[in-house]
Amino acid sequence: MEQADLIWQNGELVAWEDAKIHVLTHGLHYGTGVFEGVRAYDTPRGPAIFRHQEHIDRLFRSAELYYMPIPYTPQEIRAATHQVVAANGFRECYIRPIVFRGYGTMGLFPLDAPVDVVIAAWPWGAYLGEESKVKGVRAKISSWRKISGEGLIPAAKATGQYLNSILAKVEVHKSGYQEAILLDERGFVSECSGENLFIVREGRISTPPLSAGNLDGISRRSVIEIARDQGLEVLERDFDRAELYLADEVFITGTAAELVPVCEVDDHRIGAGARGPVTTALQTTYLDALTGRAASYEKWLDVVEVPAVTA
Ligand code: PPE
Repeated sequence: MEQADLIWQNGELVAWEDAKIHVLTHGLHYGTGVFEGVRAYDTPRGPAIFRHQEHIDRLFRSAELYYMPIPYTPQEIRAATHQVVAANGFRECYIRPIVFRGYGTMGLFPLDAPVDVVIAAWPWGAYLGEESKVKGVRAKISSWRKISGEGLIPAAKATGQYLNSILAKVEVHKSGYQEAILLDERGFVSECSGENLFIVREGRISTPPLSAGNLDGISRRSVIEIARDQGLEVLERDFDRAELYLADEVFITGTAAELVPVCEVDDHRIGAGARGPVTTALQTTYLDALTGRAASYEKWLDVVEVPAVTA
């Protein structure tokens, strides 16, 4: 990975190489952590964090669901994130806030372990490769089912839960595909290993409802709003794998990946096997929104105030 200079750790900026934790950190052993994936973009108004408040709100919701009191206010987290972006001199970057049970106790009862907070940022290019945004990715349905709300909490972005995504990703990667699609326990499409999923059929867009165990993605919400603003119909409804194969277009959304077309699912070519017209139109507007080039979506940007340099 690409490195940066400074990481915010429990209230202070430390050098990248000094941002360390103890090997007996609770979260390392039991997955007791919650996190966010956020991006800042180079906009005409300066570096700006996309839908920052929504990411902070989801972080606090995830923490609450796992009984983890965050020892900072949302305002402090926002200010700290601005500090990390500014102190590293980034115009654009990926931002990873993480809240986890730290060092001090072992065993499954976590409530006596300290809650640590880290905010890191680094340059991270196209998650699924630059080429994927144009050509699309080949996806495969994993044999692993998406974790259900009966055993874990799909609405929470928790570190331990990602073992489910990792099993799916490794499985399809070993078979030569770029991304994994997970079905929920009922057999309906849920989401990808790290992205939400949409299909387009006869000009109408569908995406699985949150009851299919997918993450309430912030990119998902943004793309739904953009599509509706463009007069497109967007339905949140369950659909099975055959509907994926029969779709005219399939695309996926996530902070890291942004908006990526899917050109093949389980060796079925989707539409013409290339980025389709609806995907292209949404991708263009979404990129404009991310980079502050769409006036109607400037409301989604949190411009980073770069502090005056003191001599
Ligand atoms: N589903 C999952 C399982 C998921 O991890 C993400 C984000 C999404 C949907 C899309 O959510 P949003 O970013 O709010 O639109 N995945 C993050 C982690 C990727 C990683 O490798 O780490 C991300 O995109 O930052």
